[in-house]
Amino acid sequence: MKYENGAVMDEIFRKIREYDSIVLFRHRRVDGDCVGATRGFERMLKLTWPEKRVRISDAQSSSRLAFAGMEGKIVPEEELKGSLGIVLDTADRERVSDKRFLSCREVIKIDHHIEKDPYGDVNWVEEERSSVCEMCAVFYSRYSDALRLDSEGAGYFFMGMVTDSGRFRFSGTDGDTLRLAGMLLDLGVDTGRLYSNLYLRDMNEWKYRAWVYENMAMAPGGCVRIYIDKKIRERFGLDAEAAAAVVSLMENIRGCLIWLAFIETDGEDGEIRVRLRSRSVRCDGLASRWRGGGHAFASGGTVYSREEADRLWAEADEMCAEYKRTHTDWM
Ligand SMILES: [Mn+2]
Repeated sequence: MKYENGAVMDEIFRKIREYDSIVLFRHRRVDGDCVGATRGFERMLKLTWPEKRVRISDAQSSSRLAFAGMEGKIVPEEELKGSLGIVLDTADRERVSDKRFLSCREVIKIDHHIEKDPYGDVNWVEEERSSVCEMCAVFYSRYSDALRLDSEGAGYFFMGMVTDSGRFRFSGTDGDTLRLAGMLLDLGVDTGRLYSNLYLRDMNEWKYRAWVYENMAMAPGGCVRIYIDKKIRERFGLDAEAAAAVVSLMENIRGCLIWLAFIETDGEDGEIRVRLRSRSVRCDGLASRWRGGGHAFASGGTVYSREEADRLWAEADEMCAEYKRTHTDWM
């Protein structure tokens, strides 16, 4: 195991040991990685130091991740002041779900997104890691003599590794990823139960997927997009979160280097969520031009009209076409 940021990790470990009150934060629009990292960290710290107060400050709910325990609460402001805040899986301060995290006496950022806002007093960022849960597993492995982790805690970290890496398929999955996943499995993770929780879908969702395949469209350069308005979500009984999961359905279309899912949300301001995925062509720059950001090949943004959605699609399609003009290695 390589610990490229051993000194930063040592500093984080020292601070965690020092504080009696630790508050964990994550990003809005929760996913398996940020829930797994916060729940796993909470579990690990409570097992190791039962006398410490360890809490997650976040009041979001998620139907899909309810099985992982989403009963988040908001920690009162005055209690943040004496606490160590640890923000997991969140690249910039605007994306932290509880905006008051900077009220903590000290803040630690642990993340694997492209660094653009080092908001922590201590920042541990490794962009090559396939998930922040992988970093949590690295952290545990470095201090495994002192830290305690059981099958439940290991299961949370494993969940984030599985979901953020597309079951260990996406770029970023390397030897370390699998060694760390193996270490977690050795602690007794119930993978059968986890996969049932993650991948079983009601019948209406499968029907919705069939609709997506029927209605996705390819632009001349090869960029594929699906546009999901509120009517379609209502027809299949899906919230914006469940509807957005379909971006992964379009990942294996030959000649399609960027694929996009537009999902109308319930927001009053007409917010349309965009999920961008790509191979060979980086899409994070495109995402940041459209009020978002993320990883090189998986990012998100926001548009406010169909017209903007079409413009983003055209821009992405031009990037596909340009890549094809200048490379021969695409598939
Ligand atoms: Mn992540």
